[in-house]
Amino acid sequence: MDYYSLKMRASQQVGEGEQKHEQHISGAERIVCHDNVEAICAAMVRRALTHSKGDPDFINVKIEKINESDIQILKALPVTRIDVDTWQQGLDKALELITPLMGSGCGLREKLQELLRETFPMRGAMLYDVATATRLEPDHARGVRATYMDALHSSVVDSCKNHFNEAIVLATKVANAPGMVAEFCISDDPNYITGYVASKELGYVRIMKMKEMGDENGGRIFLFDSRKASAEECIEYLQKKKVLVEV
Ligand code: WAQ
Ligand code: MG
Repeated sequence: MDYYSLKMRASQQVGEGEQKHEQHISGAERIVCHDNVEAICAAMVRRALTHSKGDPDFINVKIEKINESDIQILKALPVTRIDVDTWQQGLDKALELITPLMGSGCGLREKLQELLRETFPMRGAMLYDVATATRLEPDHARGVRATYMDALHSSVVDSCKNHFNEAIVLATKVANAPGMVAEFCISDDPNYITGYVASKELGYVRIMKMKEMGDENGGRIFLFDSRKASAEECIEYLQKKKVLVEV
């Protein structure tokens, strides 16, 4: 069967004079079969045109054919959930699960919180090496983006974002990247407060409250171990490998 990768990104010019720049509004990506290309494209464009962040004045849609033999099929990480009363408890839980994976040592909790704050302005994820305690993204301002992934057999043509469905696909691909230890994620959408931590060992652990409602700060940290793989092969996998996730 023929598959196609579809990618959409939409942006808007904001500011005046020196301050003028492109602001990201919406983005989406899918891997779909030939017969679904048209409908999914239309849905993506609709998503861009109806986004709450505003009216885009630039929409880019990219369609690429991909070989079925280049696609890796992965089983979705098993999902569990942790209910908490407050977002502070949720954040605590997440830190509790993830710091042991960063190795031993004191101050890891504070370190992780500091890293999280550094991700707030980024468009991609931070790639943090737990072996050397350094950041490995080629571009610190942008971060690393996981791409070329979708749910297997998903012909869903929805024009609004389903946070969980997209996140389980991304987290499954990321957990399978060479040298990956774990992922930590909080959405940057102000009204989406559920976040997660994930790894092959932990599975996908949803934490129902991880930030205050209305807070537009969020980010992702990919914890990586350079003793297990090279940063290049990990980044290559995240950015280039085509993955379909069986959910
Ligand atoms: N690759 C790497 N980093 C990314 C990517 C990507 N493809 N997409 C987003 N990010 C980074 C970016 O810095 C964002 O600011 C941040 O992650 C959050 O992205 O089980 O919606 O798309 O219900 O806002 C979790 C679902 C939803 C939890 C997470 O993230 C659940 C979400 P968002
Ligand atoms: Mg977002």
